[in-house]
Amino acid sequence: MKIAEVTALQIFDSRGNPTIEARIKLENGIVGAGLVPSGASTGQFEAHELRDGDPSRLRGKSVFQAIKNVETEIADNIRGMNVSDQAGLDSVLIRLDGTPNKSRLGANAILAVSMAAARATANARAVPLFRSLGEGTLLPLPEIQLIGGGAHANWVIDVQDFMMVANGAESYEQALEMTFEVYHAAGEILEKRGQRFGLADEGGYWPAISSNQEAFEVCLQAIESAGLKPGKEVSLSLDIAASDLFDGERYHFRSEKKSFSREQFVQLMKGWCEDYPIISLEDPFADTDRESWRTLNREIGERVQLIGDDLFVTNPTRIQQGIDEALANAVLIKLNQIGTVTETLDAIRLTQKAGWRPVISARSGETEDAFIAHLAVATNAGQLKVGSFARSERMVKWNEVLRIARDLGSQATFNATAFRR
Ligand code: 2PG
Ligand code: MG
Repeated sequence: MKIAEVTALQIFDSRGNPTIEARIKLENGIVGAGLVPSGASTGQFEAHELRDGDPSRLRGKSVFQAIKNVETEIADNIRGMNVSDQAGLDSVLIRLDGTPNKSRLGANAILAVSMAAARATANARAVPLFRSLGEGTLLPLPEIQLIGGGAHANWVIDVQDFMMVANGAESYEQALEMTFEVYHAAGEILEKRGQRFGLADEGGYWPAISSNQEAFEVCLQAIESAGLKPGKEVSLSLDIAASDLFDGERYHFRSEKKSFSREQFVQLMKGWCEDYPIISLEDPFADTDRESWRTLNREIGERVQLIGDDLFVTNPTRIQQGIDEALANAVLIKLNQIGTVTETLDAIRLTQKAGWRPVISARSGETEDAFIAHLAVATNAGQLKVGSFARSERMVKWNEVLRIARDLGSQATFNATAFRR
């Protein structure tokens, strides 16, 4: 399983922005590819996405230098290596880059190669990726966006994601059926209210509304009009993406022209969790506001999943600090926040070892690669967040889990009971 060739290509993501596809060809002719996604509400502590920054070409977003790095330095250093030694290969990539945030070669260049290696390994073993990545059999509970806001919908509302979780589902398939009903009901409700503007970056509705309150109303009505019980069968999950709302002292809701002290924002988050059937809150506070995280986790962490996204950026060191300080109880896992498959697997293991929950996540700029569907099952992560129930870069992930479920047959497990109240 020796690496013979490493190549890369500039492709375009779901927002039409340039990104990287790397290909590894083995000496036996077998090929594996890795396609890298890209965020919009990125955390300041994420690994570095290398873009050319030349305003005269693709608005500065082209990735030709990163591609050159793959085809020269990276290729020269991993040619001849055993592709199935993922940890060994990733440590060569990390050492070669030499910076703490992969800014020299680019985390996008490094991750594309790391993912391509995992794919080539699975292809060489002639097994689906999830079987090659781990031993898991647990199908994930989907977190699915109904309404998009924040940086994904030009700040029409301030909360980035209003999502549903079919916590009453008995199977992955049933969770998708419930999602189908609620997603379409939400569209019809917005239509009737004259508030269906379009789709946001992740396929959820881009609403013509101006308050978070109205978004709650639409979601709850959608669940009910789908004939499902809010809180019992379908609950809500929010990604506040609060790093984007914080100025270092206060939190701002631009669309509602309101601002909150840190203490007031803690109370607001707590109040929402009391008033609405919310079972999960992601990034309720900025990545620097550790005190608010600690307070909310102490007060409601027993009953609400509190996920750190920008706070942890899939970085094992930051996750360990969060565990030590009891800041949250779950970690959002995004491959490109850290930049290699091995470090991502480490982040998931560390999270699970602490008794916290990992939530495997897509980015707002996605590709047709369904890698994360395999990652979620391989690691028994238990949850997957891919955006909404529309657009092929999202559906390719949900559909891949259906294929994995078919492949696993009676071995497949699913368990939403931990999310029932
Ligand atoms: C997030 C992600 C995905 P982005 O904040 O969780 O929803 O958004 O990829 O823009 O960081
Ligand atoms: Mg987030």
